[in-house]
Amino acid sequence: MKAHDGMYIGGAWRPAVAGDTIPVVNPVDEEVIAHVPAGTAADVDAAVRAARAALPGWAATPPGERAARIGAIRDGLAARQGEIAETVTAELGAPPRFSEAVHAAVPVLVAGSYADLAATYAFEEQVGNSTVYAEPVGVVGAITPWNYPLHQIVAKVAPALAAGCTVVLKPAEDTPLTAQLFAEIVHEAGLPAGVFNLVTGLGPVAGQALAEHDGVDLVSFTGSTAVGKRIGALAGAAVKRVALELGGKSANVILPSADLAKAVHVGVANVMANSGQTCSAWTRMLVHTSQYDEAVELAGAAAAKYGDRIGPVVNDRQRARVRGYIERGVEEGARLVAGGPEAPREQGYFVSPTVFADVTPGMTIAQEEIFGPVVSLIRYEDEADAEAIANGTVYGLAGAVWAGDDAEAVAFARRLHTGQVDINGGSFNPLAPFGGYKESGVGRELGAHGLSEYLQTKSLQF
Ligand code: TXE
Repeated sequence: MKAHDGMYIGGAWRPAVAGDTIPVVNPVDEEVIAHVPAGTAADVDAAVRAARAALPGWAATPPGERAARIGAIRDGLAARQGEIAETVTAELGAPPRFSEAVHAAVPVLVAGSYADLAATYAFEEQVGNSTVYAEPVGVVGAITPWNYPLHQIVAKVAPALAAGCTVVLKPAEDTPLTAQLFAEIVHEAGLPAGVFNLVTGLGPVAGQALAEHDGVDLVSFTGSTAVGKRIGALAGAAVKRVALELGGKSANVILPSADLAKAVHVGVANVMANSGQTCSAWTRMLVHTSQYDEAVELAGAAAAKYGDRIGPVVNDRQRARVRGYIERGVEEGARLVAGGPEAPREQGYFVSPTVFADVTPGMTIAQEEIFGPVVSLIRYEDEADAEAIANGTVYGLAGAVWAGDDAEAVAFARRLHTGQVDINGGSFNPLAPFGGYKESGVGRELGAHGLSEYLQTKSLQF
């Protein structure tokens, strides 16, 4: 695959300061498809300097003009969707149809929403005898993961640009090619030099250098809880703004009045999508004891239908991790209904679509984020029990509630300690705030809430 051998800094591709590279591996056949430069603290420093130099000009650019540039990015994303889908498929292993329908399509919607919001947001308002201005926080360090490589980038960069911030992006080392493609699109959209910068590299090297840099005013991170906590601590010590989007262990609560077959079917599909590598995935299916056996049968059949149609997970470490969790589930007494730890193919980082029954709330597979195609069915006795189980993890990112009518589902959803809930299936809304309660994170992405993360307020009293 085509790859740039430099960093995108100050509006141009420049050689990295050191010569090390990172191999990019196709998870389907384990072939090395490209190499990208492994950025160091020196590259990060150059990128932050470029972003700082560009900040006054971009912050002073009228929102309508910023909106036009974000609109041009949106158009570039739309025009190059085919190439984006191919790149995501090559470096993440996602099936081509999923890459087209989700990985390449959703960023167009999100960028479009921020082109609109930049033009319409109330950056100035009158509150009694005060004028309140929403001003950009400054230079943003964006650190993104590999699971939705382009979406994670656009969900940070578009609102940051809309707010008038400048950005240094450090994408995941597994999926840097999508990030390079995004940098090309930004370049073609005609943003002033230095407004957006890209440094590829390893997390503990380039990521850490970005999170620690004095010239960064806000770190926006999506990834593991362990790294998120470290970044949060660094930001706290430096009194720096931080946004963290971390793991999840979402409950899919099926109330007795729901259409059981539909809820189970959609619930299994939700976890199998992207091979389970979705932070909001409904990995715990909560079913009333009277319907439990039927749900187990339906879920097993639904998973078996996937066969080997789902893609691999991203790398061998992730595959070992997911298989370790499946083995742990068996050891702790859960019952395998579909799938299991055995590799379904010799080549590639594949994991079988897996369904566990007889999962109890305290088991490791019911508490920790697996990030693979694994669904756990948990039995509940009554609504209070379902509520306690659903809320009984350290996470609080998302969830789902199914009932005979929306009002009943909404009443239950209001009792969940989580940032987003899909009612009777729900459907993606690029304007709906997304983010976590509890250890799932700090701050929100998407829509006006996502934009406000990149703003700070100043009030003038008259
Ligand atoms: O994440 P990391 P990994 C969860 C999921 C997964 C687990 C591990 O459970 O199994 O995390 O994935 C950068 N300073 N999620 O190891 O390491 C890294 O380079 C600064 C949930 O891939 O957190 C990458 O760009 N940055 C999740 C980004 O952090 C550092 C999505 C995420 O990688 C760093 C991904 C450091 N010290 C994984 N170390 C979600 N919330 O959607 C790493 N990075």
